[in-house]
Amino acid sequence: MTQKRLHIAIQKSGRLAEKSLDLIRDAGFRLVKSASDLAYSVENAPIDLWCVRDDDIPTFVADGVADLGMVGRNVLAERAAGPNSAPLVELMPLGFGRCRLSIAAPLNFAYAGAKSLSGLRIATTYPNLLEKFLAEQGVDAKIVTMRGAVEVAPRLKLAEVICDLVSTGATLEANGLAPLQTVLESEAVLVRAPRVASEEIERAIQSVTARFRGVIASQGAKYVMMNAPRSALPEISRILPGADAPTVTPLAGRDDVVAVHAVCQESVFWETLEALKGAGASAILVLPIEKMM
Ligand code: PRT
Ligand code: ZN
Repeated sequence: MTQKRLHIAIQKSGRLAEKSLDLIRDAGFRLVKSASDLAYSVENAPIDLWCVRDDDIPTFVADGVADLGMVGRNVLAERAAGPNSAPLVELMPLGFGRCRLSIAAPLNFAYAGAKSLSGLRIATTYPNLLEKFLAEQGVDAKIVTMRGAVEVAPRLKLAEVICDLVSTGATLEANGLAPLQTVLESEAVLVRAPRVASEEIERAIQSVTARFRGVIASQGAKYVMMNAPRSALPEISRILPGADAPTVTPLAGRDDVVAVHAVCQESVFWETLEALKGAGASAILVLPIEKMM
C-alpha cells in the first residue's frame, strides 16, 4: 500500500509565499519544484505543497484538497464572517505576514470612536469583517466593496473612510490617511479542517506542527552563557529577557563564581549585556539557537 501524502496549500506568489517556503525548509523538509511551478514535493517526507492564490487556500482546506493551509488570519476571518462558510481550525500563528485590518480616514477627520462612522461610506475589500465590526459597534454605515486600491477611495470621493490592511502605514501616509481603529490583528496562520483525517494524515499533521512550533520558538531565541558571582544570581535571573530558571554550574576551583546558561525567548540587546556586566557577570556569550523542541 502506498503511503498517503500530506498536502499543504501555500500562497503561490505574494507577501506570504517566500516566508511559507522558508518555514517549511527550516523545518527540515527538502523541496523539489514541479515542472508546472504550481507544486513542490518534499524529498524526505510524504508531503506535497500546492501553490495557489491566497484567497483559495481556505476552500482547498475546507474541501479536503489540502490537509493544511498557510494563510493570513484576515482571509480566514473574512470567510468565517460571511454566510454559509464551514469553519476552519487555526492550529498556530506562523510569526510572519503581520498586519492589522484598520479603519482609516483623511488626516483632518475628527474621530471620537466608532460612532463617528455613522452614516458614512466605508470602502473595503473586507465587507464581511467590516459589517460584523459595525454591527458589534452598533454603527449604521454604508459599505463600499472594492477589489483593491482601497486607499484611493477617499480621493475619488467613493467613500469618506476606508477599512484596509496596514503593516508599515506607508501606504496610508502616502495617501494622506491615518489609521483610526483596529478591526483585526492578523498574521499568517496554519489551518486545517475540523474533521478528523486518516490516522496516517493525523500523525503527519502532528509531526509537521511540532516541527513548525520548534522553528518558530527558536526564531529570535538566544542561548546566553556567562560567569557570575553566586550572590548576583537573583539579579541576573531578573535581567535575562524571557528566560526560565537558568542552569547554574560550578566552576572548577571557585566557590564564589558559577557558570550561568539560559535560553532567552526575547531579543538580547546590548543594554541587557551591559546590565548583566553591571550585576557582576563576565565572559558573556550570546549564541543563536538552530532548533528547539
Ligand atoms: O495573488 P494573491 O491573491 O495570492 O495575493 P494577494 O494580492 O491577495 O495578497 P498579498 O500577497 O498582497 O497579501 C497576502 C497576505 O499578506 C494578506 O492576506 C495579509 O495576511 C498579509 N499582509 C501583511 C498584507 C500586508 N501585510 C499588507 N500590508 N497584505 C496586504 N498588505 C497591503 C495593504 O492592503 C495595503 O495596500 O499593503 C498595503 C499597506 O502596506 P503598508 O506597509 O504601506 O502599511
Ligand atoms: Zn488574494
